Amino acid sequence: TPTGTKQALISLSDKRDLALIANGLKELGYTIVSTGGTASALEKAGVPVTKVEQITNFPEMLDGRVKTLHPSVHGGILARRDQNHHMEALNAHGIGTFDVVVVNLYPFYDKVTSSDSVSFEDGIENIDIGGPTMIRAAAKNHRDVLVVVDHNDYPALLKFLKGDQSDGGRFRKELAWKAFQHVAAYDAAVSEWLWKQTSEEGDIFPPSFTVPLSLNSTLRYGENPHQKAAFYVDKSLSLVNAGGIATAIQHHGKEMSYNNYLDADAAWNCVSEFDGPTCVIVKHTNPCGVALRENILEAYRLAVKADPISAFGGIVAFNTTIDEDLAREIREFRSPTDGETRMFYEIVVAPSYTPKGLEILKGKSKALRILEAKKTGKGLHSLRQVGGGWLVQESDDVTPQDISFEVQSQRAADEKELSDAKFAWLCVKHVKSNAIVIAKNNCMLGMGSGQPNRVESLRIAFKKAGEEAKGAALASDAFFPFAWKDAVEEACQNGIGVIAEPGGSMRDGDAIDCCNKYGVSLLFTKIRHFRH
Ligand code: 93A
Repeated sequence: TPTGTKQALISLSDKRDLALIANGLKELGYTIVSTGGTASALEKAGVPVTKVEQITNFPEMLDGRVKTLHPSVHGGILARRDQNHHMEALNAHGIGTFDVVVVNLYPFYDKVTSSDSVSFEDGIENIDIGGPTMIRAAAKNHRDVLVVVDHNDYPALLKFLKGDQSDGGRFRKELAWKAFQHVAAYDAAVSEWLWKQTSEEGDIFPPSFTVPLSLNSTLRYGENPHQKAAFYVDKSLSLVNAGGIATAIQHHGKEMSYNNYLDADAAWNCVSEFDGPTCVIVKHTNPCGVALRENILEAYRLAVKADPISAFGGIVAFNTTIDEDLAREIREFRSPTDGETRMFYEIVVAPSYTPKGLEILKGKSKALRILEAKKTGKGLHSLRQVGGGWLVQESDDVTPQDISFEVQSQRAADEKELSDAKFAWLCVKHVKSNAIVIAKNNCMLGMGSGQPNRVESLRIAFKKAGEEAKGAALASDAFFPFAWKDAVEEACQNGIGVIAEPGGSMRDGDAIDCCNKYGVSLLFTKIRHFRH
């Protein structure tokens, strides 16, 4: 191909909008050069095309592993147009320049995450080598080469080429960073998949911020209005089909805020853990009302009543379908504090809605965010930033079913107390440390969270539970190291029936003695549920 001819290189696995981009480029005077499959598709669509083979004078070989990996392709992309000796070299070898490169990659990610299990060989063959090489080359030479990896950018590309292009290189740079991001995410997916082939149960994948993150939305602001923020969906392999709040469908309401995501996540993860119809109300990431009942309407009312002041403006989560009756109850229920004001919520989240239920809920307010979510998977990793680094850990997946509650006191918990203790224990796992939960009859009566001093959390929980604390279960996310004796004594004096805590303190003996003195049963879980 003589230099001076405008050439576009198009090589696509995902052939969406192929005719659109090819015809558009053709109209602008470009010669289209394509790999085998793309060329066939273009011929079918009636668009004249030159095959890469005609340019390289080499057949596509090794079952397509080597198609475009050739100086006639990469010289044409990488040559600096402002360097005479570069252009002379192209001329000497009869290589034409490529000014536009449109490539998308073998669908590696879709293949290895598809529901029909893919063989290792198949995974390997779907690792694209030639495509990323063209993309990287074009992105490096973006001053002279426009690189497009996303069919959504085709119209913008054509518009740019038709216009005066006087944006100081801005559009070219945008395409280039997007191209490198695309390739980096692709390689991260390959790396994660290979890592998985040899990793042992419980191994933690090194956090990589080139995992296929996709920008879900720019948020209005972060935790506070002066903080900019965005929300990214993590598409790494371990999160495929993992469900969770990031993949929830929003049916109605104002756009989700940064704090909304945090709170909805907390509420959804908590409610999803209960067997049987349950309602959880969360405020500032802490459950302030939890109730399980055969009748979900009753569960909802009890969850509100646990702490109506905190519930106001909170996030309400259900693990059951929201039907007409429940939707009406959510819409109409009046605050138990004054019996008049209708309860107000930021978000309702549930696994499903009946059409009528959804319609009624939409009528509660324009702002109410209505989310439909899938249960968050287990065995995920949590990732948190500290200055200069990241902490990775497995998510806390332990539930009361996984542990045995060991009796330490002379008096063993009766069946009802044991069931209350298990319920309280599941609640306390979702409360920020230091966490204390008081519960009875599958209903949270009071909770204390986030206090730097466990006794303080305990006092707050008792204050909320009031008289109902008598005979109830108390769960503590960790043992009481020093103030244990005072705290346990206080709990016993307040009439608690059973205490569940991890045990393991040097002063466990004091706690046991104290419970024996008051006839309270004490259960050790041997599991701690810190939540920092
Ligand atoms: O097998 S490759 O790694 N080797 C190559 O030389 C090569 N050149 C383009 N993969 C290669 N491609 C990829 O082929 C592109 O990234 C694109 O996804 C696909 C298009 O192939 P076809 O046009 O034959 O459908």
